[in-house]
This record gives sequence, C-alpha cells and structure tokens, in this order.
Amino acid sequence: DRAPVRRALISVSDKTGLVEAARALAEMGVELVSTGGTRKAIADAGLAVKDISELTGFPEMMDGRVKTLHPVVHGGLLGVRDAPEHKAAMDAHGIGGIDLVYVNLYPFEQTVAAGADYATAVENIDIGGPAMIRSAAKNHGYVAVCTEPADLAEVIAELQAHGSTPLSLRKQLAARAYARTAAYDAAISSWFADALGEAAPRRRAFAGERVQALRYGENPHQSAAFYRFANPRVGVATARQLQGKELSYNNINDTDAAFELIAEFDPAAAPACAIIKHANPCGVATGASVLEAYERALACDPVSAFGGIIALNRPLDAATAEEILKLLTEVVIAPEIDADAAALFARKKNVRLLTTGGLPDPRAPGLTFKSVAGGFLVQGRDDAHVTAADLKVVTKRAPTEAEVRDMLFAFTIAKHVKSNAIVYARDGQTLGVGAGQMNRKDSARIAALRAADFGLDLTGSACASEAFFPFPDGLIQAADAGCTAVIQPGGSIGDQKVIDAADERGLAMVFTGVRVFRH
Ligand code: 93A
Repeated sequence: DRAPVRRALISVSDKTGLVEAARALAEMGVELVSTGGTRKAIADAGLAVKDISELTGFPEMMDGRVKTLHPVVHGGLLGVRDAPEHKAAMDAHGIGGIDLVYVNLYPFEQTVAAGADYATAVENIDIGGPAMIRSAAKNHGYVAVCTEPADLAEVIAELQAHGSTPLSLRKQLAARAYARTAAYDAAISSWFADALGEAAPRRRAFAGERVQALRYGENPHQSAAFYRFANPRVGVATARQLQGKELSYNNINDTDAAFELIAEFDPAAAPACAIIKHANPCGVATGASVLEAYERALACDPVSAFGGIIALNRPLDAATAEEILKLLTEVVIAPEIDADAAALFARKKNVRLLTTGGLPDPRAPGLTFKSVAGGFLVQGRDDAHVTAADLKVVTKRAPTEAEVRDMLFAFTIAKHVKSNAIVYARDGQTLGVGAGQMNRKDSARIAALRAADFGLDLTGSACASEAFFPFPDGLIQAADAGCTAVIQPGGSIGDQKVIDAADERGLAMVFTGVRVFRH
C-alpha cells in the first residue's frame, strides 16, 4: 500500500516555504510541474520545473480562470494506476500520472476579511485548485494531496525515510483535503449570504480547524475537541497559553465566559477582575489597582472562587499574581502579563495562564450556536450595551448618580449570568449573584443569602435583573435585603404592580428596554 512519487504538481497562492519543499522533492528525483507564478518562483531558485502549459498544450487563459482544468491534469490525478482500462486511456491520450499535489487556494477568506469589493471577491474564488485537490483526494489510493505546508512536510519526511508514502497517510491527507475544500466553500457561501443580506440563509455550512484534541468533554465519558472557525466571519479564538496543564473542555468554556465578561470593562476606565465558576461570575469588581479589583471580586464569594477562573482587563502584575497564587485557581486570563508576575506563576506550573494581547470588542457582531437534537440554533451574539442615556426612570424617586453607576455595573454583569439572574452591587463590586434559578424570586433570595454568608451589607446597593420582574415578589425580596435601586428591562404586563411595590418602599427603579437572557 505504499506509493512512490515520480511527479508532483505544485500550484500555490501562498508561496511560503515553497522553494525549500520543491528543492527537497527535486533532490529525490521528483519531476516538478507548476502553474505560472509558482513555476516562476521555483525556477528562480534554480530548480528544474515544467510549466503546466507544456502538459496541457493550452496557455493559461481568461485571467488564469482556466489553467489546470484539463483532462491531462485530471486524468493524471484520477487515473487508477493498475486498472487496465484507465492505463490504456492514459497511454492513448499521453496522460502521465501525477502522484503528489500541493495546492493552496486563492486567498478568498483573507480577501473578503480585508473588505474587498464584490468583483474582487468573486475573482478570488478558486475553481481549478479545489478541483485538483478533490481529484487527488479521491484517488488517494495512489496520490498524496497536500493543502498546507505541514502536510507537505509529512510527505517529504516519508519520502526521505522510505521513498514512498503509506496508504494510511494518504487517507488522512485526503480527509484533511476535503475538510479544506469544504471550509473554502463554506466561506464563499457565507460571504454570499452576507452580500445578499440574508440573516437566515436557507443552507449554512461551517467548518472548523482543530485547535486542540481534548482528553474528554464536560465529563470523562464524553469525547471532545476544540475547533476554531475556519471561516473568519464568525470570529476567532486567539488566547495563548503560557503555562499550566492542558486546558480542559470545561476550562475553555468557563474561560470564554470569563473573558467575554471582563471585556465589558474598558481598561482605560479602571482595572477590573471577574472570577467565574461553571460559566457564572461569583465575583466581579473594579478597583484602584488590579490587585484591589481582584481582592474585591474575591470578597464577593471566596467559597465559590475556589477552583475558579480569573479574568483581568489589564496586565497581570506581580502583586496581584502573588495573591492569586494563594488560592486554588484553574485558569488565569489577562491581556498581558508582567515579567515578574510570570516568574511567580512559573513556580506553580499547574496553573493555566493565558494571555490574549487585548480584549475582544463586546459590541462586535458575530454568531453564537447551541446544539439541539438533530441540529443547531444560531443567533447573533449578545452585543447589548446599556448606558445611562438608555435608562427610563419609572419610580417617583429618581436614582442618584452613584445608584446609576451601580445599576449599570450590575446590569452589565447580569448579562453574563445564567438566567434567571439577579446581581446586587455597590461601588463597582458585586455583593451577591443569584444565577440559573427557575424563578426570579429565588435568584434574588440566593444572591442575598450569599451576601449574608460573606458578611456583605446590601444596604444601599443596586439590584439588576436581566429580564423583567413578572411579579413584585422578586423586587420585594431585593428591597427587604437592602437594595435601594433596581435596574431591569421592564415590559411585563405586571410592570405597574412592580413599580407600585418599588414606590411603596422608596426605591428608585429604571427600565433598560433591553433584555439580556442567557441560558
Ligand atoms: O482560476 S482558477 O480557478 N483556475 C485554474 O485552472 C487554476 N489552477 C490552479 N485557479 C487555479 N489555480 C490556482 O492558482 C491554485 O489553486 C493556486 O492558488 C494558484 C496558483 O497560481 P500561480 O502558480 O500562478 O501563482
């Protein structure tokens, strides 16, 4: 099941590493054939290489749209070498076998991401390249197909060691090749949907590049892997792990939640810290320093913070690192890390430390997904951003400036708490978080219980609810706990009763008009 490589067809847009690879092949006696630009690059390096036109007897034509779409190319790729009829056809038509293909495609994805106009985008749809990749991959019984430098490096290593490639490798290459052409077509169809203004196209294709094979999923009996979208339209995962054990499925899920939350806090305004457990914040705070933000976040619920994820909106410094390392923490994520903080972490090798180089834009468009039996739900990501100007005062008493600040802080966090969410906060610090309950009153109660557990006084705090209060009970619960200001979307048929209850208790309440469910 080993196959030799006598002739290779190379046609690449991205010519990085091309010459070195071509040289390695030439040194093993492989005959090289290439398209215009690729041929020139190889020939300029002093290597012997044939122009594809010599094989096809046709020049590249129509702005290069037709250069490799010819029976002499596809026959050479698809011909089953030991099928008598195929062999006869190859002989009759002067078709020589092509045993190796290295193709990377017109950079459609990058062209579109750079904001190209319609005509330029269309011209960057590669037709001949995917055709060669698909032909070669189908005939993996004889042909090795490479779509990226790492593939070619693997093939060259095999050839150097054994003079041929094993079928097992050619099968893997074929699988990767079809994933590549599928991703390419997915990018093209997504671009068309955007160009046509279709938010819900009739068919959707997505493709992923594996970032990491995971040891297991949410539980040890579930298999799992982490993929990044091959199609940049839906956003890219960019964090870099500096140290620590391999990230688990739950780590990635929780760290994503942590970082999405902390990105809501402009680093220019104040340092902020979020501590996350099971994708819910158990403490979030701003502070005069990163250290103070961390300490205030931790104070909200030091019990739940055990084994949690810590996210910062500013570089991690040594003073904060020292405090963080006193706690058992799964993951720390920050835009950057100071050298002396990194040195402290290096002593605790198991703690996973990630840097991102910056913060994602919380208002960026994008898509989120959720699997349901036999399919998936797609929605635009929650880019809601509520400011003081959006608030509508509905009570007799208007909130003070400080209350407005506290309410906006609490509501921003409530957006990142699983529904039903209640968040109590004061002076840029969460005092109690109630997450994921089936009724709002219980969330309000649990958030108050937590505050009491950790000796935090809710008097004069703000209360945020991510969705409206259907009944006064949740609000009364919050008022009894000591809250004086309430922020919620409003819009319930029970609004008036809730407003009356707030007025009776002298509360200030505002409506955001925006609901921020998270399930
Ligand atoms: O315009 S195409 O769709 N028509 C073709 O026949 C064709 N053959 C190869 N694009 C085609 N290619 C692509 O040209 C390859 O996929 C590769 O990306 C590029 C290499 O061109 P050059 O060697 O001239 O730089």
